[in-house]
Amino acid sequence: MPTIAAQPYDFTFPIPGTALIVIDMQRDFLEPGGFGEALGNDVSRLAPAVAPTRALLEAFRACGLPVIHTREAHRPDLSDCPPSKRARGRGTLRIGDPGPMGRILIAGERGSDIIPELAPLPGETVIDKPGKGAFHATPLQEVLARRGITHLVFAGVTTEVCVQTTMREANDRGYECLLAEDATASYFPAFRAATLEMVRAQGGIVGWTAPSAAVCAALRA
Ligand code: C5J
Repeated sequence: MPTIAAQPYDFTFPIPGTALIVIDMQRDFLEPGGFGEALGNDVSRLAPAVAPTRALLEAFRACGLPVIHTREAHRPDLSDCPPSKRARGRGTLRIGDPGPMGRILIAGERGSDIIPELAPLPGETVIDKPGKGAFHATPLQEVLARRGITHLVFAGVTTEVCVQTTMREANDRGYECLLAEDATASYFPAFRAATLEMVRAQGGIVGWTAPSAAVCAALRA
């Protein structure tokens, strides 16, 4: 089992038994004209996470380890979107409204696609989720159980919203979780930094953090 230098202490993960979860690397969050920008954010802040996430994808694929992609995306009839979520914020565009990349945060629209650099390969699991956490109202737990997964490496956006929520859900379900520090980003750099601290505080109360290069090097070895 590889062991890597991580915080708050070394992280050991089994091969097989470890999966990569890439959270919401969608046009709606990373490109102008989507949900992220509609909420008033500078979407360019998320770009630094793309190359490290791609490196993780390549390393997991090369080892034949499972890769799971999530998308925050609602049904076209919005039946899975609580009115409170749709009403939130003061932006000009709300979930379901037509925008430059199709209807905002709706499954099947261009904006809900994963960005081309990180596009899922045929056979990789893609989970559409109506919430921030990827376990809520999705088959994620069954998918992981079927494949005997006990350890999860996380990448994606945004660090303090969907990544952290999913990592906490996974931690409560007994998974050993590591967040790849440079493969996650936030519209608010201070929130990203604070989330990394929160995850690994108190002896790893939610899990571990490490640079993506450490994970990739261990997989290559
Ligand atoms: C947000 C996400 N930030 N994927 N979603 O609304 O983090």
